[in-house]
Amino acid sequence: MDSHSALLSKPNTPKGLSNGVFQRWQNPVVTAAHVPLEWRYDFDPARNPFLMERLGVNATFNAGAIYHKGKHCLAVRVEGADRKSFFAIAESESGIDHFEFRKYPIRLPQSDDPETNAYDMRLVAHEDGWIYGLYCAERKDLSQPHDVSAADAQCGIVRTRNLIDWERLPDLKTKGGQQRNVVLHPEFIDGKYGLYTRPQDGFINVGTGGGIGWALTEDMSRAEIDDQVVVDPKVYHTNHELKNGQGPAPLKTDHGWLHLAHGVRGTAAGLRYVLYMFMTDLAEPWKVIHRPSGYFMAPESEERTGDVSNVLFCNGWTLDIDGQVFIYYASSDTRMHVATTTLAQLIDYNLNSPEDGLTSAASVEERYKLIDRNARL
Ligand code: M1P
Repeated sequence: MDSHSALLSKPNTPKGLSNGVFQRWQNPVVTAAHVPLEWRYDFDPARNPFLMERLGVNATFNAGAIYHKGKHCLAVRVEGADRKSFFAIAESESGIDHFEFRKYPIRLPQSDDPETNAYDMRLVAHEDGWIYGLYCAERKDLSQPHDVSAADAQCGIVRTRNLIDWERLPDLKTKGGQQRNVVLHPEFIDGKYGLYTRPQDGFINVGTGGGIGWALTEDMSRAEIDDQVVVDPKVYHTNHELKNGQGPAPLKTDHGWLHLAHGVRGTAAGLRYVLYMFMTDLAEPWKVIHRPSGYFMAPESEERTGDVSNVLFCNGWTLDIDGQVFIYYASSDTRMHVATTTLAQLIDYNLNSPEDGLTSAASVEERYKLIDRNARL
């Protein structure tokens, strides 16, 4: 218990030099070891004479985030040793350390067709007054009865006003195929709800799913979408050649909506997940107006290893009243970290970083421009 308390009260410090875009912090903000001991051990000496851990926790990652009542609240994906993920709120006043889980995890209301696994929630305070949680609801793919690992991913939807009482809404209805990384736009568009989607043919492979999509629905209590417009396509020989997905809900600025996304490419060592950014038009948030080249963040040092190595994934960020942005990212499907920056830095990054010229020669030309500009100083 002493060692658990020491972990929760450990102060965090900036990690190394900032690259001017963001500042990483030294300690992961939430790990499996942060999960309350009462969720894992039976403290009754009669029932548990060896003080065994009865219900192990494997990992804490891919947290949705919201700044709520003066606290940075994370809807953490807690994965038990049994491979079942569930959501639990961990909160902190500073946003960079001292995250503590609430007394109980979230008891997610179930639909008539209960999911086997629930993960990767995006928390969004919508202008309709609700806080929505959109997440991946995974079930056995019954169309492939002989393949035990065949799964089907759809978008589960819950909403709350207080992060305590949750109302379950029907899953998002689409025109077929699977969906993961569905994110609600925080404002109405012509009186409708806007959704960033990720159409995919299979559970892992997006196949003909062409990138991050966009669609409108009239009503979140029976959300249904038709055609999906591609906002940000997969592109050959980029960091999002194989697949991509919207991260948290975009942040509004005077210049446009700031988006953080993950991009995936295949390598001889398996899939590599990095984070990248783009900006969309204020009135038409399905139109990309700035697209900095390359990745925004990629796994480094200890972030590179874990249950699924070489992965950075982010589905939560918060904005405080001073314009400071807290990016909550997970490394290698294992633990949660924070990087801090400001709206001003992210706007500058999006407006002034060159776009990808898509060839080696174009990249060299950009380097020449930069070197020559510096030479003239
Ligand atoms: O293992 C890396 C990630 O793989 C999936 O990401 P995507 O939705 O892009 O396919 C998800 O299972 C995600 O949870 C996981 O972190």
